[in-house]
Amino acid sequence: MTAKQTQHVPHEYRVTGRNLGLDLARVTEAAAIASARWTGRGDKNAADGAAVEAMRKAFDTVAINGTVTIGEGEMDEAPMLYIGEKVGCGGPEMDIAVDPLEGTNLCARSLPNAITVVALAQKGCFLHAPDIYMQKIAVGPGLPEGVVDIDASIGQNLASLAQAKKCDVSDLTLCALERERHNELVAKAREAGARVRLLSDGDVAAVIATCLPGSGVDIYAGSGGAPEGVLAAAAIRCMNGQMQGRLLFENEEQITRTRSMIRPDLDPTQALSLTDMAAGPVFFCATGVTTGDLLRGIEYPSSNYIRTHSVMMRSESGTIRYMETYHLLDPHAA
Ligand code: VTB
Ligand code: MG
Ligand code: MG
Repeated sequence: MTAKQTQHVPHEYRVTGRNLGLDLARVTEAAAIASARWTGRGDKNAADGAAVEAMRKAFDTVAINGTVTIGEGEMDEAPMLYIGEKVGCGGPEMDIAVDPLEGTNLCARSLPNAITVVALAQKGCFLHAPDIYMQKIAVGPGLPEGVVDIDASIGQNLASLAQAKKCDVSDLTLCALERERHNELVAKAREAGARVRLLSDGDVAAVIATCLPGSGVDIYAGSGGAPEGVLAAAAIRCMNGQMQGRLLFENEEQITRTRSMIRPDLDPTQALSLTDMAAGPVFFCATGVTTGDLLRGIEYPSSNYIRTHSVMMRSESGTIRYMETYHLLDPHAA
C-alpha cells in the first residue's frame, strides 16, 4: 500500500442508496448472451438484432421510468430501443443510453472487444447526440485537469501528457480507430515518437482503456460514433478520467436536426466537456461478448451453464465492480 492509500484507512463504507448499476448488469448480460449465439457467423445485423431484442426485454425488470436518449435510432427507423422509447417497470425518471452490441462487426467476425453497453443518468443529463461522428480525446485519472485539449495538436497533447506522466513521448501509446480519416493523426503521433494502437472497431472499450491500469493505452484520439461518445463519457465520469468531444457535422440538415434534439442555439463547433455529454450521477454497465481488454467474453463452461463477465460503475461512489455470473440454462431440470 502506498502512503497515500494508507491515509484513507480504515475505509468507511459509504452506502449511497440503491446501486441501479447492479440491475443494469442483467440487461447487458441478456444482450450479450443473445448476441453471442451469432459470434463468428458473419451476420452483424442478426447479432445486433438479437442483442436489441434481449436488452429491450430485460429492461422490463428494471425499476425505473426510463427514456431512451441514446438508442438504436429514430422511432420510424428502429423497432426497439428507439430514441424517446419508454422502458423500465416504474420508478425514478431516468435517461438511458444503450449500445446493445458495441462492435457488431467484431462479434460477426469473432474478433476481440465486442461488448454490450448501458448507461443511466437522471432525466435530461445525457447529451442527445445524433448518429453522426464525434471527435474524441480521452486520458485516464490522476492527471492535471486540461493536460490534453481537443483544440491542441496531437504533438502538443502528447508532449504535455508525457510531461505530466514524467515519461518520454516514446513511452506513450495512442489508440485510434483504423480509418483513412485518421491517417494524418496517426502519422503526426508517430512523428512525435508515440506508439499507435489501431483498432478495427469499438471505441467505447478503447476510451475506457485509458483509465485501466495495465491496459497500455495512454490516450485515445480521433473520431467515432457520437452515441458511443456519450456512453464512453459516462464511463469516464465513473473512472475519473478526462474526455472532450466535438460533434462533427457533414451538412446543414444534420445541424438543424441536432439543434432540434439538443437546443436551438447550439454552436455546432463547440467543444463538449465531460459533463456536457453526461452530467449528474451516472451508472455504466457493460458485458463482454468476445474476449477483449476490458472484459472476457461469453463462455460455455459446461453443458448447463453460460458464464458472463460484466463491469458496473457508479460516478457517485466511484465503485468499479467486476462480476462473473453463471447462468443456469434450465433451472427446472434438476
Ligand atoms: C464508430 C465507433 C464504434 O463503429 O461508430 C464505428 O464509435 C463506425 O465507424 O465503436 P465508421 O463509420 O468509421 O466505420 C464502432 O467501431 C462500433 O460500433
Ligand atoms: Mg449499436
Ligand atoms: Mg456501436
